[in-house]
Amino acid sequence: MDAPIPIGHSACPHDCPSTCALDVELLDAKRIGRVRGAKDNSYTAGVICAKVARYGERIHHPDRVLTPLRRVGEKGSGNFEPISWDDALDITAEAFLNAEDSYGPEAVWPYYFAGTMGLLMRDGINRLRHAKKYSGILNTICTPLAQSGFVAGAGKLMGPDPRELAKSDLVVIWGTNPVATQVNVMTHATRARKERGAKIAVVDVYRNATMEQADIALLIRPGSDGALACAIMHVLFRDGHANREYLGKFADCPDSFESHLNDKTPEWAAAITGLPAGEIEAFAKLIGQTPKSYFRCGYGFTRSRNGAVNMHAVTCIPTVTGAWAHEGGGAFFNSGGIYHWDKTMIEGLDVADPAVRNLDQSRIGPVLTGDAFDIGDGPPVTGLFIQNMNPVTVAPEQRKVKQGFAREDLFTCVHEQFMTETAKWADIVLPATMFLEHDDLYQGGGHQHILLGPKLVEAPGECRSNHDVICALSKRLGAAHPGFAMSARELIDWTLQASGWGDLANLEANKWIDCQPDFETAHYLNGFAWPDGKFRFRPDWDTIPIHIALPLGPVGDMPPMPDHWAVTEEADAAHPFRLVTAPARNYLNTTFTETPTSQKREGAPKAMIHPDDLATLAIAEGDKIAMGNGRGQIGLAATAFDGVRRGVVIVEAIPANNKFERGDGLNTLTGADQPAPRGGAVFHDTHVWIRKASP
Ligand SMILES: Nc1nc2c(c(=O)[nH]1)N[C@H]1C(S)=C(S)[C@@H](COP(=O)(O)OP(=O)(O)OC[C@H]3O[C@@H](n4cnc5c(=O)[nH]c(N)nc54)[C@H](O)[C@@H]3O)O[C@H]1N2
Ligand SMILES: Nc1nc2c(c(=O)[nH]1)N[C@H]1C(S)=C(S)[C@@H](COP(=O)(O)OP(=O)(O)OC[C@H]3O[C@@H](n4cnc5c(=O)[nH]c(N)nc54)[C@H](O)[C@@H]3O)O[C@H]1N2
Ligand code: SF4
Ligand SMILES: [Mo]
Repeated sequence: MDAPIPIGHSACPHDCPSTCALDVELLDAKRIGRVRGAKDNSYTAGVICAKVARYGERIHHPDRVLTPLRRVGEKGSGNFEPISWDDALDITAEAFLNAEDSYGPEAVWPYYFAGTMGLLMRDGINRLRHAKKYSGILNTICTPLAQSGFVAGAGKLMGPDPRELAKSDLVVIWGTNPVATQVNVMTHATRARKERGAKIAVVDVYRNATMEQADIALLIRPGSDGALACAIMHVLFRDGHANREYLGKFADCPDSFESHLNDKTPEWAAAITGLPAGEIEAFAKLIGQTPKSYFRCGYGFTRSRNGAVNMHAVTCIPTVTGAWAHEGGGAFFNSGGIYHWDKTMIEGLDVADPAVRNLDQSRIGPVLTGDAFDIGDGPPVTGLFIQNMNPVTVAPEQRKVKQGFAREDLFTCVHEQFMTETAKWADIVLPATMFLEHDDLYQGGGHQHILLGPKLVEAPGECRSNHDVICALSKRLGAAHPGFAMSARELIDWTLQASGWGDLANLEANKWIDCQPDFETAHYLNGFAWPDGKFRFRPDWDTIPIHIALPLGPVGDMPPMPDHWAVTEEADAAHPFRLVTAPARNYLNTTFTETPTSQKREGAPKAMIHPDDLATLAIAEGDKIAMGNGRGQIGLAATAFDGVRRGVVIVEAIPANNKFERGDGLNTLTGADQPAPRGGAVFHDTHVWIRKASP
């Protein structure tokens, strides 16, 4: 009999709320086999997505960057030659020192996001930034709209145990597509259906894979969730389903909120959402009759200019019914608020200088093209150091992003696993390890575990980890901090201990730590996380405690209580369609756009358009179309899809730019304006025109 294949334990590093606990087959010192979800982790429960199960395709991909590279052709040409690590680091350090000499340290911008969610490999770049007083980055591209909307009411980024979905009688999946984007939500939700006959409701703007599985499908127009939530609460108050005892104890202003909702009738919401009033009535009734209603809120419905208001409105619903008080009830978005990390050593917070400017990550196009809104009297960015992000594909206003990267006076170093479209614009490309090749520490967003991801296999070629590269650069740049002298394992150990989560040896022995707060705390039964303990129907948008340092947006215009806030980029005569760029199942942002199975399953990008709209436009199935607005235009194929309201079009994200005509990618069309109250990116809030492409 063959010996069993050894199994290594890890955590999925990708930017997905599921942060699955993984069991990895280790074929030898360098090669992995199948990846499976850990059965003994109570949230992962043995289930992971297909793209990570076949991780061998990605980690052993023939196109991985294996050596440092120097550009030899024109910027953006993609022509490079291999060079040594020493030369690559020397060239990079010299360019950043030159930038500093010419304009001061703020001319260098360390730019990163969550290509890896490892606390050390993702956030360690901030140690270099703080030690050198380089420009800071506001991480706006994903979460601030959702976070500020959730925290506006409850006061904290925390909610009922996500595993309690299985104890719910009505699971409301609102503006997330977990079948594609966080599969474990479905594990627990379908358990509730199987074991207790729970209903699963889905609120979305297209019939996605999750809505296909729903008992109740609420198909609405983009950006109209606030209206739907208000009408539901109107019915709850009207029909005696408001829990007045709970409201008296736990809410700030239930009476004025009730009057505020007087005219927010189902008919009013029907006109805004596109849902028939009868469907709204029936859904509201079901919520009113189901104390254990669990609102599992996603990011998707917050990626609009009114997204924070809409998230807040949805979290008000379980407050009106008192569902928060029940096991299997309440609202959940993310458990980021429970971890009390001390990241001093990882991020060099002890040497941070608050006077140094911060630049908005989502506005990298305007920043690099010198927009006065971002740069003001400050220096231009002439040095860019990028880890874990692919802004040339993922950031809005792509034309400006490319114009910026093309600047001859900009030096760009990209540390990457693949020759991404951003790496192609670099002057120096450095080869990066993957998660199984380095040590790191992870936290669940959609659950409540801290997990260890230790190094399990040797890296190919000359790949180095983010931490190693930052430490090597710090020497050449004269950046001082004790963290630069520590190994990855030492930093993990230090961080766990300083944060009160034991030490590395303990985590290594146990694989993860379940950090779920006790029932009373998680359900806010000791009060919501404000001084008076009351949920806020009337938020103070000026003072929401989220971890984004962005100066306030135009909060003055925000509605005082939940409402339909009509600030989205609405369709008009010149742009009759609303474009939503929801995540594709086989890609994870741009990760896996390089693996053969994902490429095959996704195929060429398609615009999913209602058949009646196609008929009006005289466009046939498979025709090439042009789609555009004031920011630019893209070319792709059209396909008929009746799972949207008329006037709404879906293109699943994020295909490589070169899958579109002329290489103008999807984010050519999306806007980079800063939404209230703290910025964010509005990827699902775009108006466009559509026409048949001329042959
Ligand atoms: N149109 C549209 N645009 C969107 C979105 C959308 O829905 N629609 N979604 C937005 C959202 S929510 C997000 S979060 C962003 C995500 O945008 P990105 O953060 O750019 O996307 P990812 O593909 O997750 O990761 C980027 C890169 O990180 C690299 N990477 C992974 N691990 C490591 C590592 O350890 N070291 C180094 N050096 N590199 C590593 C990967 O190879 C990958 O190329 O995109 C946004 N853009
Ligand atoms: N397969 C896969 N998994 C992923 C990702 C991926 O790209 N692909 N991305 C990862 C990242 S970075 C993140 S942040 C998470 C995001 O995870 P989600 O929260 O699931 O993703 P979103 O982009 O936020 O979009 C989710 C859903 O919101 C819907 N939506 C858009 N606008 C509206 C609206 O106005 N109202 C309502 N009700 N629904 C709306 C979209 O149609 C989509 O079905 O997923 C992660 N997981
Ligand atoms: S579901 Fe998300 S966290 Fe789990 S393996 Fe897939 S990408 Fe990773
Ligand atoms: Mo994200």
